[in-house]
Amino acid sequence: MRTLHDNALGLFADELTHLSTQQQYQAVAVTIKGYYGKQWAATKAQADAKQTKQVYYFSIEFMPGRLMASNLLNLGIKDTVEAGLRELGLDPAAIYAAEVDPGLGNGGLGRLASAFLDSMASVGMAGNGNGIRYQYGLFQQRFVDGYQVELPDDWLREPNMWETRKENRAVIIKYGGQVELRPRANGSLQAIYHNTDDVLAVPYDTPMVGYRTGVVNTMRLWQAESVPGRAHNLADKARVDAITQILYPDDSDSAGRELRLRQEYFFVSAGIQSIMTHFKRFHQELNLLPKFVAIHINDTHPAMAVLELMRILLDEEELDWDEAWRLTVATLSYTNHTLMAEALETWPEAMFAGLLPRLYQIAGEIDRRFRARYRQQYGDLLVNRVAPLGDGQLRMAYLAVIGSHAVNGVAKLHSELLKTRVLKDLYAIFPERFSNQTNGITPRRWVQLADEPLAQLIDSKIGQPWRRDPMLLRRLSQYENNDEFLMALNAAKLANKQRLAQVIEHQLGLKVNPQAMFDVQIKRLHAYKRQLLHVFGILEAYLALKKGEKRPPRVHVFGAKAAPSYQYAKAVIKLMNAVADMVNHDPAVNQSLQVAFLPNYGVTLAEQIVPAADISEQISLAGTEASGTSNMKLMATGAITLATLDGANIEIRQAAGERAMATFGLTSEQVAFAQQNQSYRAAAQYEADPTLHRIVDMLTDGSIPGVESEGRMIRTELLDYNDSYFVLADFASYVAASRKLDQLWAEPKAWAKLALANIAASGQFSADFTVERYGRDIWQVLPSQPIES
Ligand code: NBY
Repeated sequence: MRTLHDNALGLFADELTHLSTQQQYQAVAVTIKGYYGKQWAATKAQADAKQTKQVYYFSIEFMPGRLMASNLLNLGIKDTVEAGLRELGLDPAAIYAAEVDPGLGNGGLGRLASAFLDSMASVGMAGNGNGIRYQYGLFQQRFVDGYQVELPDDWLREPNMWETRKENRAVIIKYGGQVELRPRANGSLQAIYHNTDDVLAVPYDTPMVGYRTGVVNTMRLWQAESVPGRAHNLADKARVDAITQILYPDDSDSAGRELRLRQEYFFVSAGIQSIMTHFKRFHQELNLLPKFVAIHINDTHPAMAVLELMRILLDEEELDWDEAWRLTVATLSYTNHTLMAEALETWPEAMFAGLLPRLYQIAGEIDRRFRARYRQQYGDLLVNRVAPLGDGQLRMAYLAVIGSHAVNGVAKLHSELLKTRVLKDLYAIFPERFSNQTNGITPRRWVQLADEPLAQLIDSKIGQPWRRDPMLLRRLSQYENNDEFLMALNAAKLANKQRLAQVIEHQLGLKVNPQAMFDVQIKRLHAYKRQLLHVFGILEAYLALKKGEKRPPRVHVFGAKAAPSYQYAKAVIKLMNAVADMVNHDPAVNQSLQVAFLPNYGVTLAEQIVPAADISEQISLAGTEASGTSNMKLMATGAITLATLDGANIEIRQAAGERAMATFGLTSEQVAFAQQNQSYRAAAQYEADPTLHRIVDMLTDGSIPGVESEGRMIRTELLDYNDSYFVLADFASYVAASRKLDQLWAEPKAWAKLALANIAASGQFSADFTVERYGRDIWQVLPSQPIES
């Protein structure tokens, strides 16, 4: 701890104990950097020396969460450092809390990218992140009068202690202008650019510390700056700065916005340029590129990697088209994260051609060759449907499939639906490219760090090896009839609930009963995720309690941000808050029913909520949620899942056992059938079920104060637009499944036994295994140490 004192003096010219908590945090961070600095350099040196194949994970979003405790855990010095801090009279928890959570993503997709970086380092894989250093992350959410209000997320207001600016690795990105193709002596074409708008991309590197592997990988985030000497006035500078200023807060529709297109090209071009520079330091032969480099396209946002890599191979490396194309396809791979047709990105051809003229030419040539190559065999109709250019748009998902050697979905059902629906035609042409890679989470963050009571209880029974190999959690099954263990499990959960109860009281001024069942739904607010169904369940209980029925006490906990332009989602937020208000203030029900909607859901808040959950609500309409990952986090800390047969819920059920999950609702086949035959009648459901009728009426009859216009909007969606997401269809079976959990709650040991079944089965959802499967099936890289999968 001497170095800590020295760092305090060096940074702030003062004694540690005289500093603010933020300053103490900074001094501790500098001390930790001292621990991993060498390992970081050594990881790079070793990869260069051994020529390890590098994986580059291109993602427009990353959500790493706070890194201090995680770095300490992964370095294996957390206990020692915490003891040292306490000796100095410092509180480790307060110091961790001084760190700002970089919320550079919307939801599951961004969090998955960060889990993968953590896991790649933790299995000893050479994995690099490539993304954008947004000056402002996802908006901070407040509620004012029950409405969502968005505030800027100025996450860099305090110094970011982990990143390193790498000025010497900056590259230039070119936008706009004209391209002239001049024949070269060898017959190929040379592309000459005129009047381009040039922007400097400066990388900031953040270490990704592996869990006790000594491996420290890199997440590289790019910042846009003016090329020195070329910003002529403030307006020029502002236009450049805008490129990496804000994260787009829309997780559903990708409305064609030019700035977004600029962002996408910015980090794709910067990333590929820097990869090529590094590759060429060691290799002259470009045909070795796929042997040493894998580039992964996380959703379509980086899909123009297909075009940019082609551009560099053709124009800068002077390869012929066929060779450039072979290398591009062999190097790239693509993950799809959505079944929502409207979320498949497309760009108007004119906009694309104006901003990226050379890439547009290349896209045209890919389109021409694709049509020529497959028209005969598959027919004009099919080829027209999925060629890169169509309807005046450049269709990024199709481009990504055509330009990659591997394409995957993120849960078994999702991957099947990609093959049979969303990407059916391309599956017909390229069946060998498709695979499933079910998502994963990092149990280090969600169990070891966020749920210490559980982690310690597990240690006390099966020792610590599960911390490295979560498959060993299966060994907990031997305690399924051990009363003492089951009660201890309930006690650990209670401790987490008491902690969350404090957070709720602090944030909302609401005192909740920690003995109640904590029923949790945490995810982006989306019609298809059906927070509305959960609200209807709350209203069902409210009406029952009002009639004098007895129900075991439940606290419903929500976390959800809505895209600022998504009016329906915002109406549901207002409804949720209004129902919370009504229920929490009604003495006739609030002993048994409470609702806590915590604002500003993100990684840090999730760390408080996840370990405190008894019930995990995963109630999307079957066939809509690609995978879900909160379902995995919540099961790993012993929540029982209340779920539709959607996304990864199906695999969770298979792993934990049917009895360990409460399932309900239409299957994806039933939904598809009803949609195809237009046989669903929401109004008929409403007429047939008196409780449902009453609840729908409550939206507009003044029973829930303050939701006049929102209630009308939601009622219109349900009855006039025929309930796009089948909320009314699934209502009765949802309530029935939920009521079964009420019964189970009456027997704490039976409950704990099912919680245990979930914990014991959660190991397979570690992202360590997920990245190993990607490594084996897609990237063709092997981790240094084998882990069973
Ligand atoms: O990706 C989520 C899926 O909904 C979820 O089922 C899955 O588990 C998770 C990881 O595979 N998708 C998601 O989070 N998507 C986004 O956040 C997102 C963000 C931006 C845009 C689209 C989607 N965009 O078009 O700008």
